[in-house]
Parts: sequence; structure tokens; C-alpha cells
Amino acid sequence: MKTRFLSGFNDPLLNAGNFSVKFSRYFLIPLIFSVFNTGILVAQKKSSQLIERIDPPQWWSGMCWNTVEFLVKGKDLTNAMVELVSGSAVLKSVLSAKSSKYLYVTLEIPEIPENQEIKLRIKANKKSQILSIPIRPKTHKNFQTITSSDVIYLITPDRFANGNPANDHLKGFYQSSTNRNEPYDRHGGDIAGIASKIDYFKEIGVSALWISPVLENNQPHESYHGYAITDLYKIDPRMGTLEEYINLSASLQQNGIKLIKDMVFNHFGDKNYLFVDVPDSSWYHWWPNFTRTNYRATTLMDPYRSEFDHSVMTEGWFDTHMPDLNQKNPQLARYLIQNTLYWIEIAKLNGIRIDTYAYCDQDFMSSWIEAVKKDYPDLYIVAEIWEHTVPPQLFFDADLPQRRLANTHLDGITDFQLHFAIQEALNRQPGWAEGVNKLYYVLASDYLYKAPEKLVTFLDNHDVARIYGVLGKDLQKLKIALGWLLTLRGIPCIYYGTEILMAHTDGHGLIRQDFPGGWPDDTINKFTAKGRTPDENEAFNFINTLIRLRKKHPALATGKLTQYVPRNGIYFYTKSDAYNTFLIISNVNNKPMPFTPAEFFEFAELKYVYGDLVEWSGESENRQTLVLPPTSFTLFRIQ
Ligand SMILES: [Ca+2]
Ligand SMILES: [Ca+2]
Repeated sequence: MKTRFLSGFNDPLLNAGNFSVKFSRYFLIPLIFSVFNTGILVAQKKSSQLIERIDPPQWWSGMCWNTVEFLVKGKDLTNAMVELVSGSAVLKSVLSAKSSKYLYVTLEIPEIPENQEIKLRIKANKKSQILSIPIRPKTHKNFQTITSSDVIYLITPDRFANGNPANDHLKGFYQSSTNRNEPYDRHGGDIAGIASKIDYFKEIGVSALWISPVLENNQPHESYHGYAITDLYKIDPRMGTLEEYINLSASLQQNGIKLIKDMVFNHFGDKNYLFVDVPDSSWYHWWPNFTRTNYRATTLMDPYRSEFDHSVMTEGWFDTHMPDLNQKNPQLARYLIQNTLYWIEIAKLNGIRIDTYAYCDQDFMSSWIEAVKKDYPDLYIVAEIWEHTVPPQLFFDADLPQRRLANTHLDGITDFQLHFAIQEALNRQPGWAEGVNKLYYVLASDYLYKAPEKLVTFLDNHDVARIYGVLGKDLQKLKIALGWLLTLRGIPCIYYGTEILMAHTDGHGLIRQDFPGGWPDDTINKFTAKGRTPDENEAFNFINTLIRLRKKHPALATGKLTQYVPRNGIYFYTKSDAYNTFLIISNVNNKPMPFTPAEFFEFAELKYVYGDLVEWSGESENRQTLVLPPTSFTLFRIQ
């Protein structure tokens, strides 16, 4: 049975002959529904073997989510008895899971403003063990959310900086060593490395970090990327410790940098203890043979979809080693919600980025966000939606009346449409709707969004070709792209290494290359201006200067955007607030172009602020026509 389980994709707890594709059955056996009389306690028998773990390992008082379902794992908990030994809590229920190794123990935790330890006695098979659950007052309140005033910096932690070489080679993992010559092996980057670069983040000017998952990924292959989580309550020891993660969050906050945690609800890694030992069959979607999702989010909204395609999309596995979670199972749903609340509170998060959002059960994601927002209304939540046109992306916007599925309540969506449009604007000749005109069209679609300024905008990320390579390593094109990213609308996100012109376009392992200078034995250190080439410093300074200007002049970050219909490959727009109006002009042609501002708006003076130098035409007697340099980006203030 076990062998079949490890090698197959169908339910290990069911007879294969009874298999069907979908499960709606839950196997819950109520055991106890009353609080035990503490006067009849049986003396505890010494045994550390009965219980292996309890999730969550701690909780907080003063939470809206004050009825917590603890998942207790042991060797054999058949006929287990649970009693509350001490602590201010009410034992609401104990349920056995389908697997004899698990119990669901539900406690109601009252609001008491002091630390306490809840002690539970668990008895099964003539063994007895006391479990202690620390309860602390909730303290994460009134924190800063993430807005379009911020600039996010995205980090692949295995590849950014190795602050602790001692955790590179740890025993007990499928991948217990590192090999920096192999793009898909672990390279040794860690939390300590990120913590050591806070001055660098401040130097570049970013105000939030989105770090790819740092939870345990004890997988045999490609465990470096972090998206095949094997323990939702454990920082991967090769990344660091819980204490280091909490300290990183605190250090970032002290330096004005917010923290976004990357979370995965669609799947686990197949070495997750909850998949190696399945609590209940219905925690997962099972298939007779491995069935990969079709990656088509359109099957959620397409009025002509087939149910076949829809179920393959939502219940197919993301990859062979990523079992798909059935969040319709109420215990799994609570497990995932509680895990989220645990990390927000313990790590003092400002935001969450949801991986593979469209692949999850949409009812679950809606109830998940309702629960999270009830306790943390200021938390910024952005979903990864990787679609190819505006309508499927828009489908995931909050409060969308025509969605006909549960409200997402999302704050933001990853704006792949702007990402595609910027690339096309710089790599394709302008046509009626092509080239730079596509950028115009995508932004014109913003009327559809509830809050387009909350979209996360980006030129590239850890899953796609690096922008500098996509733009043919043309530094002028890159500066236009960065200029748009940092002055259009949305919350800009810069993938680490863009500032030093990383350019790989093929292969995830290479796109996620090491940051030179992040490893003790690196001979080049691009964290310093001295270690960067002149071109790299130009890119770095361009980003840094625009971020500084955004901070000095909020109009550039959060002001009203007014765009003009592009003309002959010239795209221009204004950003304005009560204090300033800025004009951003870009020429995507590889030749100089004339531009006459007075045709479009009135002004007393156009004051050059930043970017490529622009001259008034020598033939223009009254300074009316500008000559835009080829492939240029210039920022003016209109006075
Ligand atoms: Ca390390
Ligand atoms: Ca799924």
C-alpha cells in the first residue's frame, strides 16, 4: 500500500477499485464533545513517542479567529482521549481523522491579556502525553500596509546572498549540499544573507521585500525555489531559523522596509509530512494517472468551458511532485487559514503574495481572505494571476459583479498585462494596436479595475525571462521600461539583479542566478558601486534616482495619470497632484523625433528633471519643438 502511495497519484487510504476522480466524502468520527472533569485525571505515563507534533504550535489571545483546530499527529491515536489539564481555554471537540495518526482538537481561546500555556493530556493505547500550547496576546496591530508609494524588491533567497555558510550542508535532507555550478541545485543563499543586505535595500531605495518561500522544501529535486513546501510551520533550516526570520522582519521594519510573505495554497511538495502520512483522503485531488493542470485560468470564466477542462485546471497537479490540495475539505481549509494567521502574527507581516491563485478553490480563497482580513484588515494581499489578456486577469478583481463566483476581496493582482505590454512597446514596431500602442490600450482598460493603483507591476520576475535580456541588452530600452514601471500606476516590483543588468532569458535556474558578491568567496561584489560596471551603475543609479524622486514628489508615485494617444512611437503622459505636474515623454524609435508640447497642453515652462537630455529644435524660434533623442526617456516638470 505504501509503495503504491509513494509512486502513484491516487488515494492511498482507499481501495483502488473504488476510485473515482472527485471526492466529497469526509471521514470524521466524533470522539469527545465535552470538557473532561479535571478531578479524574489519570497519572501521566512517561512517553515521548505518542505525539509527534501539533499544528499550530502556538496561538494568540485577542484574535477574531479564537476557535482553533489543532492538528495532532502521533503514531497511533485510535480511541485517543483528550483532556484539558490547565489553561484558560474550552475544549470544544476532538475528532479523529481518517488516518489513525491524526486528531483534530478544537479549542476556544478566550481573550486574556497575558501569556499562558494550555496543557492537554492525550491518552491512547495505554500511553499518555501532555501537550503544551503557548498562548500569547496578539500584538500585530496598526501596521503599515503596502501602497503605490512603495517599491517592492523580489528576492529568490537561495540565490541572493549566503550569510551563513554553516547551513549549506545539513544532514537529514534529500538535498544536503550545495553546488553553485548547477543552476537547479541549491546554492546556499539564506535569511542571514538577506538580513546582511539591509543597507543595500536602503541604498537602492526599495521599501518592501517580497521573498520567495523560505519554508521547508525537503524535496529531492529543485528544492531551491521554495514552492514545494514540505512543512508549513517550519523555516527551512538551510534558509535559517524561525528566530532569524522574525528578526529579519523586525530589522526591516526598523529600517522602513515592509515584508511580504509568499504563500502557496494550491499544492504541497510530495514529501510534506501531510502527504507522506495523509490525514484524510479528501485533503487532496487524486487521479488514476498523473494529471497535470492545463494552466488555463480561462476555464474558470469561459461560458463555453467544458467541465473536463475546468476540473483539470483546478484539480490537476501543478507538477509531478506537487499534490493538489482539495480546499473543500473543512479541516484542510482551517489548517491553511490558521497557518496564514500564524505567520502574519509571529513574523509581523505587511503583506502576502499568493502563489498560483487561480488554481485554488475559489470559494476557499474567498473565505480565507475574509478570515485573514477580519484579523488583519490592513494586510496587503496580492494574487499571482498569470494570464495573457486583460479580461481573465480582471476576473480576479475584488467585487467584480459579473464574476459569478465568490468575491476574491483581493487588494492586488500581479499585472502581467502591463508586463507584456511594456515588452511589446519596446520590441515591436508601433501599429494601430501594436507596439507602444498596446501599452496605451492596456492602461485604457484600467476603468475595469476596482483599484488599478493596487496592481503589482513588474518588468520581469522569478518565473520569466529577465527584462534586460528580453530587450536585447539595450540599456536605453531598459531605462525606458524602468521609467514607465516607476512612474505609471501600480505598485512597482523589481526583481533582484535587474539593477545590475542580469540578462538570462532561458531556464529558471539561470534566471534565478546568484547575485555576485553575495557569497563569501565571490571575487566580484556588485553590491557596491565599485564592483559594478559603468553600465550596471547607470542602471542602478537610474532606479535609485527615480525611487528618490517618487519619495520627494508623491505625484510621480500616486498622482493622477493622464495618458495621450501615442504618436509615431512617442508615448507621453502626465502625473499630477495638488503640488506638481510631471510630464514623462518616451521615444521608442531608434531615431530622433520632433515633439511639440504646446499642441497638447498649456505650459509656461518645461523644466527638465531627469532622464535623457532633450533639446529645443534649432529651427524653432520660440522654443516650441523638442527633439527627442532615439530610444529615450525624459522626465519634465510642467510649470
Ligand atoms: Ca547558507
Ligand atoms: Ca488546484
